[in-house]
Amino acid sequence: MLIKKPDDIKGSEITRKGDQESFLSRRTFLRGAALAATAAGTAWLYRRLAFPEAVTQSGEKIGGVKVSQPPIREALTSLEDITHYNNFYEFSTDKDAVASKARNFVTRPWTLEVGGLVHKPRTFGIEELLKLHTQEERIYRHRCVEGWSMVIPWVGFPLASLLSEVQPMSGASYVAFQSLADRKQMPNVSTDILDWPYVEGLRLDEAMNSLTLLSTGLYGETLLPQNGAPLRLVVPWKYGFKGIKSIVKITLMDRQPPTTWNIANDHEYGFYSNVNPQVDHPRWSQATEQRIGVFGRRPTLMFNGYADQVASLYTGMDLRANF
Ligand SMILES: Nc1nc2c(c(=O)[nH]1)N[C@H]1C(S)=C(S)[C@@H](COP(=O)(O)O)O[C@H]1N2
Ligand SMILES: [Mo]
Repeated sequence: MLIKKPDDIKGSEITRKGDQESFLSRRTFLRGAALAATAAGTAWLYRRLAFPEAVTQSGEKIGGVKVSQPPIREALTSLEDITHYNNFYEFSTDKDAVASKARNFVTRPWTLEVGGLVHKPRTFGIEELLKLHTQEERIYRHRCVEGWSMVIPWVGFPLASLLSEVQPMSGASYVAFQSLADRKQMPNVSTDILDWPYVEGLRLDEAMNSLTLLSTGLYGETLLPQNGAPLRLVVPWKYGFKGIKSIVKITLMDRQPPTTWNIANDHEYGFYSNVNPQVDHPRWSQATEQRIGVFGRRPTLMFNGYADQVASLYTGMDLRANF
């Protein structure tokens, strides 16, 4: 995010992979076995032509996914774009290079430690976590602070369902998240481009909101490393950097936790980072966005289009001061 302003994103980067075939209504996507096979075949062929290294990359099918949300009536971003246009600074600051740099990232076995101000602190194995929580598909808009956006069919479960298991104490009012920082596997963890490990935070009520997901997959398959395997946060009304990847630790706290981009530049990145077209980034407007794979810019929506569900969390707050 330090590196490229929206103005610097070349047109070719944006339109290159924009195949509209990825637009499938959710129902078609889930029910039409024949069509799904065709789409998978097309995706495979496309990957082979455009990203020879990516052919061997695919997640495992996630079974028993519950579909619980009305679909967004906007085209889904293609699997190719979602998996080859990434921010994951531990691997690379080049969005096109993350997939190949992260391809051998080891995500099994994996443990998630949940502690701090909770009555039942616990360390979960990833398989155990998957078994304990029903996986849901949620099609969400994803808005990067840099000015681009996607529509992603996530698979995951509400963070609230994990938090209720560990039973937050009455004094807990924030949730802190921490990514893995492994020098052996993540080349940039040996550099000082950011403070490591990558950390993020939410207020407890934001964390408990039913939109907030711990994601384990997308497009019906487990996450690939570049998207934050095996477990990453998705907070669809906030800028993308709040969606911390490859989480190893969650801590309930009584005060606001530090966050990586706020540490890097507190003038540009605040704790809340709610999508807000009326509050510009100091170096660029946030009024519009480039939907990856779609020509032209579109207006950015307040709270990324989720105002109905989340605006009440911020009643009485000055969103300019609390950016
Ligand atoms: N650990 C970690 N998490 C991270 C980042 C990162 O560099 N490291 N980048 C963030 C940013 S800026 C964005 S926009 C999203 C990108 O997620 P995606 O690649 O799955 O689209 O991940 C976020 N989570
Ligand atoms: Mo981002």
